[in-house]
Amino acid sequence: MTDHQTQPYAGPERVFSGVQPTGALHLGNYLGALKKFVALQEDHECLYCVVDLHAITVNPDPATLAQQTREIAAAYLACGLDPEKSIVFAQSSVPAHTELTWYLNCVSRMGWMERMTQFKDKAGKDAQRASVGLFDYPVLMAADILAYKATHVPVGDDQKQHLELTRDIADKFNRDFDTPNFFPLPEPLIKGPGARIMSLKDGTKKMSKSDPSDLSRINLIDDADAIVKKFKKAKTDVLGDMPETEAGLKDRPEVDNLVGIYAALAGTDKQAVLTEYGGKGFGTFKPALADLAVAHLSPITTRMRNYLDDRGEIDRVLKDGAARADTIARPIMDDVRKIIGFWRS
Ligand code: AQP
Repeated sequence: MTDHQTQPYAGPERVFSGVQPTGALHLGNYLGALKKFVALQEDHECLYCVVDLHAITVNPDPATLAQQTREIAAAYLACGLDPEKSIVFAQSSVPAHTELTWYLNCVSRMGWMERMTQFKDKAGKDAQRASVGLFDYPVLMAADILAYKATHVPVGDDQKQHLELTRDIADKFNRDFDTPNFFPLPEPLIKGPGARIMSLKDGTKKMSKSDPSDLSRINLIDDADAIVKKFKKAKTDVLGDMPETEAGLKDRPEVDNLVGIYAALAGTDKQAVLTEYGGKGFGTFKPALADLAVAHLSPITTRMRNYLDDRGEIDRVLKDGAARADTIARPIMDDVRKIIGFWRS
């Protein structure tokens, strides 16, 4: 698939991203997404959504959904999102997401959707029993972004294919309706050492909220003891001490992951970490990594707990954010309906 848009998009730069309320946030979510969200709010118009419509594609739980939505909002604020600068809201409170999904469903092609690897991973062996919502998840994600004509999307590496699909959908809408440049072709913002944080138990699997082993991830709400314990128990290998160069990380996925986590937390690169720790044993490196993680995460954890004690404030932020997001999406959706040609009296 190729992008046919030849003229540069002339609209304003706008950032959109989201996180699913499907459980406690982990270090991968933080380094791959939230840390970037915070940096971008300084010089961009940003919308950060708690994507609760995505969360119901797998095992919806009415008893916990609202509270988990508040928890993600609390994590956003605790990581440093300023609700005066960024628009923080819940996806289900702005109708444009669901409406635009239907229109984009009619633009998207089955062949494109069937190539999505995350559906295959999440549906597992019995794809016939997966929800249609899970299959359609990438179109909802395209609608999330395009409902605001967002131009930049900070995400982890696992979302790269979905972002490519969003660009294809935007481009096809523009061509099908002969409205060049109506939708921007959004740019993924993925690069950086935190783009793909792997499980602490298996360096070939990404760190994930839904991994049944809690030892596989560092949660943002873990206390210092839990963080130290998890890094101590993190899998390494029997190939010797820490290598001195990046080439020495080849075929050592678990060590590569730990070095990447250190680099992302310290704001440096893997080679700098290896220059400091190369030739040293894991008995030296793991405690240093745990100390760094605790220093970084414990203020976030404390702020998060404080926010969670103030449910009224979180609800106020989400309500205000929904109204501001809706104000941006409404005129875009009016244009979309006109472009498609729906009857209006
Ligand atoms: N391991 C990771 N490394 C770097 N970035 C990651 N992200 C997720 N895992 C990693 C990024 O975090 C953002 C929010 O993700 P999400 O919770 O909406 O969905 P996900 O990608 O499906 O995350 P999980 O933890 O794997 O959740 P479950 O287990 O519920 O499916 C996204 O930008 C994502 O790239």
